[in-house]
Amino acid sequence: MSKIIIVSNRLPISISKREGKLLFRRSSGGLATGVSSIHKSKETLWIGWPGLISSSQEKANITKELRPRKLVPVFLTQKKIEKYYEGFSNRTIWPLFHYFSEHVYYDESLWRAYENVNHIFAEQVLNFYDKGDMIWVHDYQLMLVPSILRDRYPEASVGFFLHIPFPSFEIFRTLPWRQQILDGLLGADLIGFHTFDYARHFLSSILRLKGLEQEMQTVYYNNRYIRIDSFPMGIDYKKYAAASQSHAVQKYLDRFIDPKRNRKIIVSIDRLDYSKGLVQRLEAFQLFLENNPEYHGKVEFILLVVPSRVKVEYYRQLKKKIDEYVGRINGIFGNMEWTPVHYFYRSLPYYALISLFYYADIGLVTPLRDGMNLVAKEFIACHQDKPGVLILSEMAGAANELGAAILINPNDMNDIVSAIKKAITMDIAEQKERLKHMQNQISRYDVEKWAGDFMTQLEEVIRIRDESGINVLTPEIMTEIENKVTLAKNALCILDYDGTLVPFTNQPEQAKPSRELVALLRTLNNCKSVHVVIVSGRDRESLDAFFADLDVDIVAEHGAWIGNSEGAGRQWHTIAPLSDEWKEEIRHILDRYVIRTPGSFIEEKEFSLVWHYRQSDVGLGQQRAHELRETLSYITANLNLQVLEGAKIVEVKNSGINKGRAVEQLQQRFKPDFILVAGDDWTDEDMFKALPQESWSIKVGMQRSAARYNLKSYESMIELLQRISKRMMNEKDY
Ligand code: GDG
Repeated sequence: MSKIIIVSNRLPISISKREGKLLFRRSSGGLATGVSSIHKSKETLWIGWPGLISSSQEKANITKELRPRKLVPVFLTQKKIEKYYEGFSNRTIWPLFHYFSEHVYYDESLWRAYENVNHIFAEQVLNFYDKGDMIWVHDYQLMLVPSILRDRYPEASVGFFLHIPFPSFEIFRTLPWRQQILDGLLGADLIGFHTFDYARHFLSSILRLKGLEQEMQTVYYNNRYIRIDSFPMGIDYKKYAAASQSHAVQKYLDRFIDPKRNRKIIVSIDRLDYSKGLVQRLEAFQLFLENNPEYHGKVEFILLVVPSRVKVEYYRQLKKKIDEYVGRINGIFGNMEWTPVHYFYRSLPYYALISLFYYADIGLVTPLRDGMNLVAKEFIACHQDKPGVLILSEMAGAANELGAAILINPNDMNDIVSAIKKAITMDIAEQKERLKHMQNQISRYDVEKWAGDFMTQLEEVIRIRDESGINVLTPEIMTEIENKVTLAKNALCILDYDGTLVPFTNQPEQAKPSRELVALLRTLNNCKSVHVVIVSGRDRESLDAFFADLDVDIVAEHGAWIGNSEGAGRQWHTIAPLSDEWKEEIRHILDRYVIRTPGSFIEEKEFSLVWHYRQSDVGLGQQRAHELRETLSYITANLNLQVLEGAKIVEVKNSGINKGRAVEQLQQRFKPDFILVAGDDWTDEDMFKALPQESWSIKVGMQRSAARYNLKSYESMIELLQRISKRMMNEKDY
């Protein structure tokens, strides 16, 4: 039975030792709780780092103890953790992806450690991988794992989810290892983010850095379709909603609550991190107290900061700043009866945390940047029968779903101050109304739905991949083609040119056929029983020049012209009576687009005009191509013209002309008993559709096609032609 392999930096447990015995405790982080629902319910294995363990005896014991819990450890040395985790992950990726460029640290040796540890994780996955398993890799520490797995098992099903933001292209492009990170992620079949914005940023980065265009959030890369989508992570809603009524929570509450005090309680809970905006939050609270003396003694702020990354100097400084700030506020405003800020620097047991959520009237969640922020959702879930107000930063992914919170800009002190005042004075009916709205939202898409949704989409992507209609032309089929063409009395080989026989180049005129290619085509065509025809979207002059001393027929301008090779030069005729009177008007429009789109240019053919934008900025080119199409569709409607969008081109030409029509004419003329047709882009689909069923049609590229077979690249196509030509030379008349 196939299983799901979950891979994350940390295993969802923490290990400690008491009286020589190992103790295992479940961790409470967002990822750990989130993925646990899948881990508990399905056939799974969770691979991750269990914490620093040095003795080999302990490693063996831990491995044994973890196995029944479906957990597999990846042991790492302290040095590796320092460089890969504390180093590259937390000093390079974390600050960069949270837009803290000033804290980003670039160091080649940290990058190398990151690469190395990603390989170690991937190796451990491969130790447990069986064909048919699905692998779900998590977070920014393991962004190279998908491609390492893909290299080893091209058919593996791999999903990746990023728990932190993906920054805009302008930020991401500054990373020296940006290409490697993108390549790493693109090894996955499905790449998930918390929000549509992060997914959009990722798409824009792969468009600009790898030239990959998306269609419906899907990109085609290395012969695979990769889906990019957003999955806003939820919480275990039912658990939080029910918890406030539990005995354990009541016990904590009995200790907190002093009904005589009648104070508004504000709570905030975060890991110690600069991204959380802790200092700014304290600043805002101070400003609130300065501006609103009437609330002195009536508001208390419980600030829970969970220790984190304590070894990093910057975090130590941050802690110091918070300590000082809290002291300052309490010193300035506090008195014997009232301490404005209650500050705890530690983590709390689960039920203590819930009671804090429940007890508080206001949740103050003001990160400067946060992938999602589950605390905001947990606060809302805990307030079932008790009103409460959430103040939430727009910069947290959760703000997309929690629009009924008081949304603030965490850098705007006055905004936070007014939000606190608004929250304190909000009437109960409005509080309940807003809570209801948000509870509806987060109860519908809870963590189980989130994980289930991700896995369902991954299954869907895999299903589409497996049923994509891609039928790879195997070496056995190549041999069959060789056999058939050798037996044929009258074989017709119709070959598209660009992308099928030669690679694409930036300038169309650079793609001249090599001497070897011309020689190969000549050998094929010289065989008495074989007729070679080159088909292209190019103009006939260029094709005539390319194949001047080759005696083959040519179809030019996507089927507008057919050039019959008859001894001395080619006799050209149009496939039907055509007009070019429209060109003046259309050229005028295209000229405007050339001026507005640096790098683009017009190619003029006798019966068509083409606007090329391969060398323009990708985003701009795409946008202009879209605009141009729109503009042209109005103008061409009455002119009997068609507008085609191809590989970085927009082409205008006479209607009813296509390569399929040309192929029909060729068949009538040659009456072949064997047809081989190859092409790489969608204009070649007309040819494939115009063929009798038994023809050998080949799509060059791994996309869905009307052709019978797919070949990976033009190189494989050349290989096929070489094999055929060799057989012909050995067995046929010349
Ligand atoms: C990443 C992203 C994204 C906190 N203190 C205690 C405690 N917690 C629990 C909270 C919550 C979780 O930890 C923290 O979740 P966050 O969402 O705030 O952030 P992270 O897990 O640090 O980080 C973040 C998340 O991944 C999920 O994708 O939302 O943006 O940075 O569940 O309740 N739990 C206990 N004691 C504590 O003291 N028991």
